[in-house]
Amino acid sequence: MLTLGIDSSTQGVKAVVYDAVADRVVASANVNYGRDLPEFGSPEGFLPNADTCIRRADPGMWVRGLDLVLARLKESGAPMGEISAVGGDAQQHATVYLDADGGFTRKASPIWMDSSTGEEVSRLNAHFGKTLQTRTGSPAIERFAAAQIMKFACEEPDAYARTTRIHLLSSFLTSVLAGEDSPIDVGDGAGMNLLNLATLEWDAEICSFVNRSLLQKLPRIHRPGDAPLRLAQRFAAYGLRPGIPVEPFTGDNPASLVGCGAEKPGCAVISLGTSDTFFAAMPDFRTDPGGCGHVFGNPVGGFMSLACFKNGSLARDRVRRECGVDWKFFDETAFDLTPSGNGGRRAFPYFENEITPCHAATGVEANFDWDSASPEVRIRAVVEGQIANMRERTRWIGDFKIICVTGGASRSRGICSVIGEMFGADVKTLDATDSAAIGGARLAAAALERIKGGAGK
Ligand code: XUL
Repeated sequence: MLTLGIDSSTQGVKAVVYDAVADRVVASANVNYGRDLPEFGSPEGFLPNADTCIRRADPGMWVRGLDLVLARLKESGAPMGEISAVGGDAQQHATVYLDADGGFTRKASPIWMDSSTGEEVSRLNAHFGKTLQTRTGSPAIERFAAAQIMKFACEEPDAYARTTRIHLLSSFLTSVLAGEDSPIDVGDGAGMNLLNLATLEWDAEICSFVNRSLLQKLPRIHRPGDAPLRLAQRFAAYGLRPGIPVEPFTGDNPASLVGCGAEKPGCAVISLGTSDTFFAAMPDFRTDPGGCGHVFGNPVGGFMSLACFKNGSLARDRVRRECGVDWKFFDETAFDLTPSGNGGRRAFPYFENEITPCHAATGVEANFDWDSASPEVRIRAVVEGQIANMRERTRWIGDFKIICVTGGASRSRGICSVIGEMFGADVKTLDATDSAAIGGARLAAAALERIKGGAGK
């Protein structure tokens, strides 16, 4: 049985054709927004802005990317006609605003890296206090939909009034694939500060505080096991069969949980991508006493915990370029040349406003003379700084004997060995770096099984 998994991430979109029985990717294609869609002026997947708080992207780029990746998959000779279901994921928290004709009312969608909503966060916290975290799994957070929608409604009231539907990127892409309005999946929906995790319904009181008319602009909610949608006719152009099930997309982190096989409690996952994230399935609902971490829905049922570190791969790449070395040096040689612990030298890269802990963009903060240190010392200092911070900030999630490391930087022997030492855990790396796309494909396969078993339509 072949299913398609589509991963719409910050910097690009990837599609994999997955054989669920053999647990194998049989074909894949990629689009990088900067390289392949230069007309959107977003070299790193968002519109450059000197204000590091503002991180937005043209939502049209995401639709164009989806079409291009399917065209490339078809061109590569992938068995498009044999695909039996579609699933996927998107970067979390990005919101898409539509009018009654499906046009974009907000031309630049805020993405997960945006932190321009400090004022709205203060208002939400002042009104709801601790209950926001106990109800939605997170305290008020800048990048989450509640604060972002509040800001839009206040700054562009006419455009907000014309908006009839507010989607997450995940449910928006599912809507494009199905040619009809998609629900929001509980995994990604929990990253909005709007979903009540006790009832898995929109929290009417929070929604109406954000805006009186918000509730009617939100899609319905997709819970684990609900019936999927169906693929629209227009995707026949890529050799896909119209009418096959489309499982509503989830967030990239919930999808990776499934793609790594960590949807059942036992191991934690570290995903090293544009953002670094640490997450695990959560049998009992618990929130972060430190206020930085989140609780999301687990797409197969129950919950997952997550801590997100914004200065991930882009920060490592910047340090690598500043050091004038290649990836082999960054990933391996630097760690062969330096002792574990780096003689106490540590550095924290704050090129973007950091999420965990909340910290303004100040550049590299080091406890030694950064500029005169050798590349290998700087590299180990940054990696050990990042992982030590991650260890501290995820203690509330628990201790794990096994940590599954995924995402592009999981190829780094050096980073994996630092993770193993600092967490005191066995580190497993996946052969494929596409755990999110595979997670989407697995969720599509599960939807198909449910249909065959008589559940869902
Ligand atoms: C999670 C988060 C990021 C994005 C990256 O809360 O903001 O990990 O999902 O795509």
